[in-house]
Amino acid sequence: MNEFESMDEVQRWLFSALLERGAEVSPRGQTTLELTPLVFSLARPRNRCIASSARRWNMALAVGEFSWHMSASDDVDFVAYYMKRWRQFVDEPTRVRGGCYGRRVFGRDHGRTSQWDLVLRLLEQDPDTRRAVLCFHDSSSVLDLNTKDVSCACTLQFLLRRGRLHAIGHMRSNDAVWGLPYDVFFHTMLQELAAAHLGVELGSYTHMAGSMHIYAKHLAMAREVVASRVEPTAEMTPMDSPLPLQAFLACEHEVRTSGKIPAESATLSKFWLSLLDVVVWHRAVKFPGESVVPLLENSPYAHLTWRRSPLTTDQASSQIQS
Ligand code: 5HM
Repeated sequence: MNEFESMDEVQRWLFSALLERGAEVSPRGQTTLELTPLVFSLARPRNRCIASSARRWNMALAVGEFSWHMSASDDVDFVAYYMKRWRQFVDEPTRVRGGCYGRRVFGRDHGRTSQWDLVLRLLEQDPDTRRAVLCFHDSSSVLDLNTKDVSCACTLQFLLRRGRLHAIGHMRSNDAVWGLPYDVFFHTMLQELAAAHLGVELGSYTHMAGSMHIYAKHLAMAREVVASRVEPTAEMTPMDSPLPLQAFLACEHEVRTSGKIPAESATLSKFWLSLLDVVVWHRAVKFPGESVVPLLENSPYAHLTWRRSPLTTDQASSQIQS
């Protein structure tokens, strides 16, 4: 088993494996290097951020996509606010059809109980269950050759063993650069949220991809990451409580839509406030004229956002726009 302590370690190992052993294949006419299948484990799922400066991983996008999923949204404007590129992956101007995993898992359309609530209930009723599986896959989009808006994540399974909640994520297809880090961020946040709801310890996270690949346009960056020095890992602080989630989502909505920080932010625990600080940072680089100021003096993610060196606010802004 390929077992790692952090996503920085995973990235370095994966990029060198793809560069050394990846087979050339060009689905939809785009050249990639591919390993199939690919499996790895993350012993410490809170090490889900990537600190490597050669990579320039975007924490605001990870937190933004997490907020979008947790809001059970399929709204393009919401997610494109964090990354304009999202608009290139959809067929309809307003709605995401394939990659809206939160909508599928948290949606309560027509009074249905959400998949998430059912899975938590199952784990409470039978802690040894093997049935706690969230289904992200949407065959109607994946099997339609005319759509570019497809689901790539298939399932996330939880296994509660000896007091620790382990998770196994399965992707049919995974882009090692633009997909993997954000998919692992989302899956492990769900894992931590479920562990916090159940009041159990966080276990390991295992990621399985039918096709793990890197596009030709990312090869130079991958070589740079492999050649660069190892930077300190960026373990996130533990989720202190799952309860402020709804208040966090309300604050995220307010910052995203008006640039104002609502008074409700004062009710957030440290974990959720530090995520909101990332949302505020994104607002500040997107709209420099608004002079939004950081919420926290000592953010645990300062090295990934506000004081990220050597990226200046102007550079960060142009990166976000790209
Ligand atoms: O040909 P295919 O449908 O597999 O192309 C979709 C591309 O988006 C692949 O490179 C896939 O790995 C990437 N992707 C990803 O890695 C897409 C999504 C969207 O849901 C995702 N991770 N979450």
